[in-house]
Amino acid sequence: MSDDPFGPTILEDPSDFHRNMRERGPIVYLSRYDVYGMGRYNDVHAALIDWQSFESAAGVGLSNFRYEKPWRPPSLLLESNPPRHDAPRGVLSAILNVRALKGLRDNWIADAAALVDELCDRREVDAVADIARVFPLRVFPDAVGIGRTGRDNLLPYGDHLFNAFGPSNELVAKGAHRIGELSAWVMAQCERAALRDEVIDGQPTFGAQIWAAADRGDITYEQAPLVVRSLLSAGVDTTVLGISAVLAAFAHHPDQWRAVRDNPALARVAFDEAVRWESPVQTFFRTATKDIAIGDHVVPDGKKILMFLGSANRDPRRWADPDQFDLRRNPSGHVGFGMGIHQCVGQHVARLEAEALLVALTQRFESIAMTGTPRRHHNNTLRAWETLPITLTPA
Ligand code: OVM
Repeated sequence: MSDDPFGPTILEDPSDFHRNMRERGPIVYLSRYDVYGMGRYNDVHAALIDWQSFESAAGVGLSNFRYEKPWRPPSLLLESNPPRHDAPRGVLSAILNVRALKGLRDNWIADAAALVDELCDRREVDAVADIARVFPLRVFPDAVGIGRTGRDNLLPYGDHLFNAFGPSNELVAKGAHRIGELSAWVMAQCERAALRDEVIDGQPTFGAQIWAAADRGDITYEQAPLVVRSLLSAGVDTTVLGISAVLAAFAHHPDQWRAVRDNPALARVAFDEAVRWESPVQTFFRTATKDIAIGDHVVPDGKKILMFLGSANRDPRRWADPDQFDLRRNPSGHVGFGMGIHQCVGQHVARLEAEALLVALTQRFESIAMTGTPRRHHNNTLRAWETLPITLTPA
């Protein structure tokens, strides 16, 4: 196929391209970039699990680290293979597992309630600017333990980082002039002295816990700042867009809002269904570690294969009525958080943020309705909203 999956037409609405790709077979050749693409659920799932054949250490963007110098030091988690991947991964999963987050829960529920109270006397709001960008930025940087100044750098850093996984098109060019400054700020936040180490909500900050893991020898002191960097890289734009997606989903499906109001226990499944439905992280590449026969193709050793997570999550071979946001379905098994050894290590943090916010919203608002024209924000990796004008009707 000659289409440009990173061009504005497909970024605006990838659904036709995804369908064409899935119908052509398990794998397609994308001539524009000399890479392969996978769009069917079963094949994407199988490739993500097979990290030995489809590696991450050559980078999960278009740039192939076997031949090109990465634009920043590679992530110890995302852009590495076992055995190097395992110690950083083990440290972060212990810090971010469900039990370890228990201490944050009550505080985040109170923070969400306070934010929602502020919305009560403003019926018309932008679900992106007034809710989805606000809540993660109120709770997550505090949980990591970074200082108060410069937090407005986090979203532009993430936007550029996720663009940089794609080709060096206009989206990358528009962020290039600021990235030196943004990267320097992010790296400065990862130093031990920059991270608060007092106990908050019964636990040290994520950042302090990462440095404590270096004290124990679980990771090295050289690795600690890069593990903190992963939190600041992967933990902000993604959750903003996951929350945007679930709010957009409810604005499009009023019956589903009634269902979650009747049963707030559905808030958690709603978030995962929204991650399936929207796939905020649309794509990541893998690199073939040997010649791999798939369908009518042999993918040569060293070639990049683009995993279309968003296409897999709407593959009708796997999902009944895939374009419907439906709380009666079980979305587990979606690949919106990836799958296998690299599956999102922060997913429990994301779910807790979304749940706290949704429960607060269900308690105060009878309906969420789209009132203006929503507008997409284009990014080479992320499916994003620039604005989602909604009307909130108090209960
Ligand atoms: C990281 C990283 C950066 C971006 C995304 C991501 C979705 C991880 O630096 O480890 O996972």
